[in-house]
Amino acid sequence: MRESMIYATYDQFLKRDRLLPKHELLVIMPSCILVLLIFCGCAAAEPARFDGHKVLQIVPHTTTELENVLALHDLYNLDVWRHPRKHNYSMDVYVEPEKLQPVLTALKDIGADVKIWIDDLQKLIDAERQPSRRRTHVPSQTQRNASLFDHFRFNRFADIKKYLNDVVTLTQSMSTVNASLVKIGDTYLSNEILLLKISRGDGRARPSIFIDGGIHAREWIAPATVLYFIRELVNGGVDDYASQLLDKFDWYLAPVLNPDGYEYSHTNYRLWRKNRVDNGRNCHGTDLNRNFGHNWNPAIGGSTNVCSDVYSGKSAFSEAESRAVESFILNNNKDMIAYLTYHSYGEMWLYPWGYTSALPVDWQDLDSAAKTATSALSELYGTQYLVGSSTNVLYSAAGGSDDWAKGDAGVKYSYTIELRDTGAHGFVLPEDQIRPNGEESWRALRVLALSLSTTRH
Ligand code: 0X9
Ligand code: ZN
Ligand code: ZN
Repeated sequence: MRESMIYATYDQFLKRDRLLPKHELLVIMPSCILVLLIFCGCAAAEPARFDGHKVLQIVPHTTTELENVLALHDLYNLDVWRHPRKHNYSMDVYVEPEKLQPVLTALKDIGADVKIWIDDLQKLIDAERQPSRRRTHVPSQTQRNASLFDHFRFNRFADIKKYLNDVVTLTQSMSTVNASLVKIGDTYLSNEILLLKISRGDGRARPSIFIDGGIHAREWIAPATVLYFIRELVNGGVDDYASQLLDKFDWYLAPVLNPDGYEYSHTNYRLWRKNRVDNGRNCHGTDLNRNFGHNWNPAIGGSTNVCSDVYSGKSAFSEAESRAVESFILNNNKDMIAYLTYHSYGEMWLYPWGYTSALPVDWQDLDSAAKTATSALSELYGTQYLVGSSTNVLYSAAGGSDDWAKGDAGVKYSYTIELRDTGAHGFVLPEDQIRPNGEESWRALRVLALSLSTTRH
């Protein structure tokens, strides 16, 4: 009774996110179109603002309280930034201002502890970009173009594309490393899905490692991290570590798998997660990490609601981005030893499965390799990653790229890596963390790759 009253009061707001019966839609339509016209008029000029918007940290004490909080989350279609884990029910939840009062009241009734975790999201977004820094060294002629790219900012897709092309040019004059750019697909909005292959270029095929970033639009640290890896690997001519890695493996790196969503999160809505396909009903986007085809099932951690942030898509591989990964990997998986997909946030190194709490038969191999990597990672700045299967440490969600890479493409070491932080900034990680995050992640990758190159499979 009480719940339905709250729901009715906020119906106006929830219509944006939820499916409504037809008669309600008819009532809402005219005002919707008006709002849409106004919104679209300014959206092109200014991204949405989040002044005073809050992220709550909610701590239910018991499983009952947890269930009640999760029910609340469904009711209000709340955006859970960090999910509760086994034995630690604490979670971060973004609450739009319109929903704040009723959500706080309901949480009080439930009895869960609530803290205002982020008080003003816009302030964080404003602080995300650091003031421009002065360039300290003058790059050599051959490095000039590639060096003009600033790895320590959150770059726009056009600049990233230019950088990838410059890396190809740069390596043409290097004898020890070769880079080539492959378009593995085109998005709904006609952006290119690009993959850089980095290898020794001596004509010898090596086992390969596939790395992607940016499946989720708002997780900006992920593309930045993969770009950092590219920067380091291209040093393979001069740097010892990178050199070892190029001796052992061919590298496939796709830093921005979801360019449509990535750009939208820059231009319109910082917290966008999905791609940007038009679903009708004024709703856009499929969650690409619910769209892969190994035991695809919207009922497990996804949704059939086209407006949901975790909409699984019409069917497995309905999306250009997931299909691009599928076909590239199936054509190149002969000796592919690892699939690494970078996300944020939470500082976790996750392995399959996401669709079930059961573990892969060889889970101990994945577990120990991940622990080797994360313990090397922690040596640098003390960042402690949690290692485990995604269902067991996080939550179950079917349709993830990691499950597919292992289950269908047969890539043994398949991981989802949730980068920094653990919630202080969440998705809105400041640019000054790109470097330390990149350094520690590179260290983990190096140690992982070297350990895989010495184990027998
Ligand atoms: O829910 C996800 O897609 C990932 N977390 S995120 O906060 N970056 O959205 C975790 C995916 C773990 N893997 C699977 N569930 N298969
Ligand atoms: Zn399968
Ligand atoms: Zn993600």
